[in-house]
Amino acid sequence: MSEESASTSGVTRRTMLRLGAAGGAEAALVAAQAWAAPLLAQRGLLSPDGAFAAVSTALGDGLFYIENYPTSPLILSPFSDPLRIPKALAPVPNSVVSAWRNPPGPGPGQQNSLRNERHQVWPSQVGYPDPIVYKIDVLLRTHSFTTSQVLPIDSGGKPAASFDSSGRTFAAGTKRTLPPSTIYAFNGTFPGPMINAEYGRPVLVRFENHLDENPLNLDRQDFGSPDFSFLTHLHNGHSAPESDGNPHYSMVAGPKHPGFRPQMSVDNLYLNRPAGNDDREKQSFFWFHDHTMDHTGSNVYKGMVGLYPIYDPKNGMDMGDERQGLRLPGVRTNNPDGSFDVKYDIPLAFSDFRFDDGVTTHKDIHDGLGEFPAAKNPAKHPEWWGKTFYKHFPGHGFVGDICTVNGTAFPVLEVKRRKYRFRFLDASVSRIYEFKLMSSTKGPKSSASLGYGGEELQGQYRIEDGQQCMEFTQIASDGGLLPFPIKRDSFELWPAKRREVIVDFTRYQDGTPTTKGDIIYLTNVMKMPNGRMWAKSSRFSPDLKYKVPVLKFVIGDTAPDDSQIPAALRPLPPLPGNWQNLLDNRLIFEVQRGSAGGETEWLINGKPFDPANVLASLKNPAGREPLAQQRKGSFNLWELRNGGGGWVHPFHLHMEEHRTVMRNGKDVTRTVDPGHPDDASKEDLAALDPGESVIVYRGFRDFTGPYVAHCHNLAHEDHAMMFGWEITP
Ligand SMILES: [Cu+2]
Repeated sequence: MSEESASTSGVTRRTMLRLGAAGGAEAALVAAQAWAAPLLAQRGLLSPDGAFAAVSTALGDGLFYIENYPTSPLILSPFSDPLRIPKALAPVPNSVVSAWRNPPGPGPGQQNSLRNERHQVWPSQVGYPDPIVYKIDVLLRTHSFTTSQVLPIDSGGKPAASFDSSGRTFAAGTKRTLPPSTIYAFNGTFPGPMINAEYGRPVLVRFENHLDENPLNLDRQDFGSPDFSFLTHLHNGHSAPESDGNPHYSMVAGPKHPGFRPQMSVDNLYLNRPAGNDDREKQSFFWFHDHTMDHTGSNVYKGMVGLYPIYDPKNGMDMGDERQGLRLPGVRTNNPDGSFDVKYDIPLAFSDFRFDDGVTTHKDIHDGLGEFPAAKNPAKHPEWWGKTFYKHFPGHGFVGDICTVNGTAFPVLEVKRRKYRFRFLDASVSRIYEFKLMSSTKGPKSSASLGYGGEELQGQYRIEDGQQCMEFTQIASDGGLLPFPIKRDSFELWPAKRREVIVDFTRYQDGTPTTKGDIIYLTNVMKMPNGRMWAKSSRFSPDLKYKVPVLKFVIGDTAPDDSQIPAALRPLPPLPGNWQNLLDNRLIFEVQRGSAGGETEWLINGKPFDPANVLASLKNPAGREPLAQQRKGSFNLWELRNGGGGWVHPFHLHMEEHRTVMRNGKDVTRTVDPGHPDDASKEDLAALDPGESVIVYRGFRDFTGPYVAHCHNLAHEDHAMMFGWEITP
């Protein structure tokens, strides 16, 4: 099924975006489904000729009430399922790869199944060995988030009726088992595989699309890219455009489509070589996720998430062996298949979900485009009770009311009495977290039993008597190891960001030793009722009662520990002494809520994403408006502005990490803004509080071609808050 045939109105989502931006009244009228137009008219937002007359700020606010989300059923036995600790994916043996009909290689046509592309840089061109080959199939499968019984509840926290796929209704108060949810997933699991990579050893992953195959006869529901295309981006990877999985590339080369369609495959080549071959540019934790144009949020939410820690074997510095180099926590086992696993070094991927209550109407502006005609939306879907719910009207973003870690709601992990390394990843669509390590005498109580209702039910459980009992020692951010470890009482985790910490489970922060059986909760203290921004956090009017436990640690036996917390980690690459001289000619990008109409609510420099072209900067102090083009080998300053007062944007720049040099007009290279301590590190994502601006210094080395930069609130990204830029020879 192509995107075109998926559209009963004959207006594709992209067409609607474009026409909306141009004020195309007729297209907007055709596209606005019956449910939307009367509502808009009632609220005075639709002009007589059918165009969305109001500015889209008003449109979004006016339609806020249709962002009507279900209340997930209450998980009755939290912290009984174990945390899933992924094992390293096994490479494909050379004997198998060489027998493939189209084996990977450096020649023309050898990069994808369309045979219209080649790898820009094969490892041998930089003196590297041939890549280790992995195969990842994109599959339609199911996933269960909990084995606990659940109690269906309504938005007031009271018991509610529930349903099953055969149309039966269960009376309020009936405990149920949550049915498995349909997922689109790498090798069929959520989260997908983990590839343990190393600098100096390139990796090639053949991603093959099997999303058209439905061997289990699953109901696909009404989200996920409608033509089943995918596009995999290794987030933080320095990849050539054809391996970067970004829609600026995919729309002008390769598939010339929002993604790769069913039965297509693409070889993404990850050189695992630091930017500019500079050891100080090395990173430590990537993840790969879908990046299909317009459907990234729904595909990621539907399961397309994988993990990619990257180790540094040079001088044994960070190779997963706590007896060598920096001696960070980790005990390495080399597997016979060529992969390796590292004990006490655990990724923690956070995703928030909502499960259908069977009574909430599915409404989405795209329903008017016939993206999911079988769903017959707007409609209620009792047959989908208990399965993941996702609708993406571009108003605010999407937040779930249940937090999962590595695919499980409320997991428990028994830890040894020793130090651990945890690699945190926010894989959520819009949610920002703030984590603390807490103890609680009374233990978790359901928010419903505490008398909460509505948005206050988000997170399902609270430890209202929770007290911070341990600190984190942060060792890495998005851009890899920090120059020095930082002790943190709490830290924020924005969408797509990574933070790595060491936790010492032998003692509490007051020095008291832990004892076997002690319980510590990883707790989210940021209240974020919608995708706009937080309502309460430590930085802004904390809600001392909002302490949502998301992962339970139980202290176990003492175990040997050869790890150390080193005084210094990895030095930052130097800034040029005269970086201020670059300020006048900087490139300036302002993200904003738009007034372009249609569904184009999110703009950059006044424009929605144009996948075929690069964006121009706003006028800079030198009086120029340069295109977002950089010469290979160059460095520059880019300014990122949040043009809005009531929104936050996690703004992600593909390719090299940046270093923030100014925030809100102040030099932060010597004194860091206390609200943004990670400005002292390398990052690939700029955290923009309302009205903030940052100026970042970044390099453009190693490859040429089309890339993107975009908001990583995936609901914003999917509604055009993205721009194309390129590296020229
Ligand atoms: Cu945003």
